[in-house]
Amino acid sequence: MAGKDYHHLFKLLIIGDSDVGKSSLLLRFADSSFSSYITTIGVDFKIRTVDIQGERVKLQIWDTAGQERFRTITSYYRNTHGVIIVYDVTNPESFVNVKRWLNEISENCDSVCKILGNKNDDPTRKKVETQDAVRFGESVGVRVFETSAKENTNVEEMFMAFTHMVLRAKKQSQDRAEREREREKDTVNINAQRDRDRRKRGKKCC
Ligand SMILES: Nc1nc2c(ncn2[C@@H]2O[C@H](COP(=O)(O)OP(=O)(O)O)[C@@H](O)[C@H]2O)c(=O)[nH]1
Ligand SMILES: [Mg+2]
Repeated sequence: MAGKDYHHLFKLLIIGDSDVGKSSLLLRFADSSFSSYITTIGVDFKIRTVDIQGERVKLQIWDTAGQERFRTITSYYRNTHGVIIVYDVTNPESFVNVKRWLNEISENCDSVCKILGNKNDDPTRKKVETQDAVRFGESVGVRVFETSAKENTNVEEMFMAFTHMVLRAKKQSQDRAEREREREKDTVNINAQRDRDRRKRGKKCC
């Protein structure tokens, strides 16, 4: 960790339809605050560093500043480690659109991703049932969480669980790369040994 105050730095991105509560989730997690009158104009990203099993993980969490209306956010996907797709549990259309966001992610990056139903704080207004969301999540292989940025329910837990997933994915890909290097080294060793054997045999017969 020499020279820096973290072990891992991850870029995360929060996307989804307008008004589902993306900026509110970010403010809740990064600043522990909530306001009914936030404007997204000018929001870039916020930083929060968390501890995961003794390792310091610095999260740079990006928010879209209204461009999601026009779906012109492809540049945001560059170098992301994780994407959180948010829908509003009181707005079925925002849930239907999760599929489109998933397609866009798969076209632009190969990050870890998760689906998040926000505004889960008023049962009388809830229109997207938990079981339907979970079933959809299972069908596309993505975990679903429900939160309320307003009531501060499940927000911390969701970000922490997601950071765990992203960290696990990083370690798995490092392990794969390490195994690959070992395999290459073994291949080189085997080839060198075969060359030596051939030379030896060559010498004997001449
Ligand atoms: N009831 C409720 N309202 C929320 C919640 N999160 C955000 N809102 C409200 O929904 C509106 C849109 O939130 P905002 O964070 O700007 O959404 P964004 O466009 O996705 O960034 C604002 O009026 C927020 O106060 C929530 O968890 N519960
Ligand atoms: Mg916003």
